[in-house]
Amino acid sequence: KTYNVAVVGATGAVGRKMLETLEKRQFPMNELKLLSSKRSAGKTVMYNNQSFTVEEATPESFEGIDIALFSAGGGVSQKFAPEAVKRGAVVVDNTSAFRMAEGVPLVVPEVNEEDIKEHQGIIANPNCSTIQMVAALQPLKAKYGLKRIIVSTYQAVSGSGAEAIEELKTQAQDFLEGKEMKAELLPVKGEDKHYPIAFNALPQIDVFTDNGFTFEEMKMINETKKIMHDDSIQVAATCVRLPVFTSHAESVYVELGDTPSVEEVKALLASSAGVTLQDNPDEQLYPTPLQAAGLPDVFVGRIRKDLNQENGYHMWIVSDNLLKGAAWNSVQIAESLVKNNWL
Ligand code: 11C
Repeated sequence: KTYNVAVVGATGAVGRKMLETLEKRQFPMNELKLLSSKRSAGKTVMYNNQSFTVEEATPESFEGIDIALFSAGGGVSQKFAPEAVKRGAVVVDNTSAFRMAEGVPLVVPEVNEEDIKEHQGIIANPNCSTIQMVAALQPLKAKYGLKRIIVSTYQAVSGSGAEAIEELKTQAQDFLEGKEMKAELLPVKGEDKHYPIAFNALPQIDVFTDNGFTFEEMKMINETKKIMHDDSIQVAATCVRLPVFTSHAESVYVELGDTPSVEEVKALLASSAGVTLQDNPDEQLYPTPLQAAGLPDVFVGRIRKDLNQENGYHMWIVSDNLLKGAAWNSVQIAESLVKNNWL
């Protein structure tokens, strides 16, 4: 059986990776429709050596579509995902529009694949920094229990889209040529102030919420509890943007419900689906963003026991934010829908 698939936001940083991933996985496709907001309509994009013209999304665009992958911003999802569902499509939404809504499964297949079957038309893809963290921590939670997470992130500019990639390139070039750097986008489009990201580190991703945490930090906190089905896990996050193009890195401290040795933790992660252990201080082996870019797995290294807290562990988690953090996780959900007959 083959399926009619729509990709909404096909020209964006994530949309392009969705197409690459669908192609690489040879998704059982009957028809492919590429949609976008008005701004990007008319552009052409290649899929399987064929050129496709991107059309402006309208409610009628979703007639006959079986699966719609959305990654064109929360506003576009709010407007068109319900229209797609009305017309019989199942939506995999990569924005934050519906993640915390009742009745919308929030899924990382290695953690909670079974939740997909409860969908009522929309399945949400979590935030990229949440996905890689829970994918690495789920095996530990399942075996030892998970009480507390304190995470600091080192996030790539591509998480903020194609424009942010350009902003970093231009600023870096200007700086090296002795020119003044222009900051017009980061940390957050639409905010009053902008700071250069080149040769810098910005401790703000997304807008601030009333409690002093940013929305990105609150996403990591709330989404983790929903995906792991456990409101009792204590989570705190500090999210920082770095001048890195691809892959988010995270320094993660966890307190488990037990006190396994570091070797036991390593052995468990080494045998977990979707996780690659890269951890050997003797050989300076640990994951880095450059090495993880373009690969689907979540990489873990620098695992060590806390020096004071018996059930405390530190680790370094790195993954391509556009792949496992977005496109690959979305395509995994689509593959699961098809494989399990959960459409
Ligand atoms: C970033 N994590 O790196 C964000 C991008 O909620 O899907 C993803 C935003 C989201 O800026």
